[in-house]
Amino acid sequence: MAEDVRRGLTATPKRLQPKYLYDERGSDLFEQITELPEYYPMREEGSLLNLISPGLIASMAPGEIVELGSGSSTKTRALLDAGRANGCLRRYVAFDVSESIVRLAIAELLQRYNGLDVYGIVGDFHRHLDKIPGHTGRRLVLFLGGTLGNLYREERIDLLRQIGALLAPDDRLLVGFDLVKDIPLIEAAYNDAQGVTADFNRNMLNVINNGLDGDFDPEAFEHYAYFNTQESRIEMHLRPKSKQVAHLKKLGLTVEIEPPETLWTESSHKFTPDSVREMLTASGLSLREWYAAPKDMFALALAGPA
Ligand code: AVJ
Repeated sequence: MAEDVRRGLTATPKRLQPKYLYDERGSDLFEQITELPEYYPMREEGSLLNLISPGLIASMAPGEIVELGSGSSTKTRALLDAGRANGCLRRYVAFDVSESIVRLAIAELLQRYNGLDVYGIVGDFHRHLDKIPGHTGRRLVLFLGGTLGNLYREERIDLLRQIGALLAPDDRLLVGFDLVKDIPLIEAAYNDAQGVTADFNRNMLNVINNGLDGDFDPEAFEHYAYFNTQESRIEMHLRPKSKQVAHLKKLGLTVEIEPPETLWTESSHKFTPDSVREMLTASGLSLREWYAAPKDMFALALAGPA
């Protein structure tokens, strides 16, 4: 964290990585976001998964499901239910950065799915994919929630290549993508009326203060999120209401920021069928199936080794 934050806050524009949004309070706020009327991605992805799970399971009959960024594994139940009903599914591997979440999720799944072999792995998917156990039958890897959209193009391709290395020829990867659509609809999802997303954004300054003995005043910053059409992404920023001087004692760093400069805290990329196909190809994968929600609100791409 020390190195990330030093680099980000001495760069132009000033930026902080989105992973620092998620301490306990941040994860809680994110859960609240997923229930907001304006925030459509999770709901759309959940309905889409419910719709496609029986067919997907029937067509590939996976022996195991490996989920990256599994969180509470709630949406996954549609696939697990279908896999158990079909009789093919023997193992589920949950992989997440948060140990408490993985423990809770696997305890619940073990109760719910009698006889399913449930694994939990705590790790960072940029570094710990080698902790995933070897194959038991055909593998379906899941990367849901549009999390891939938080990464920049080079990082996305790098990660997709690493995931591709986990796949045998008949294995598949299912990835969730938020799609380019009516801009006001996208922007509303990141500017909710209740201000939960604003609190979620500002909470990053608490995380930085706690980690690096800092004195940022979160309330002195405004939430600012807009769709950057050129780059096809929502950018989330914190904009100081007046000149701010903060000290990060653990870094021996003083940060000065005044309007209109911002702290850039997150990018959430939005895709098209063409941009997904192109990215998969650049990663050594090929698109096998495209499942889109009504009105192209969200999509799931099923990919396999090229
Ligand atoms: C968890 C990365 C998918 O980009 O929509 C929600 C995070 N940020 N509201 C997203 C988020 C602001 C979310 N992802």
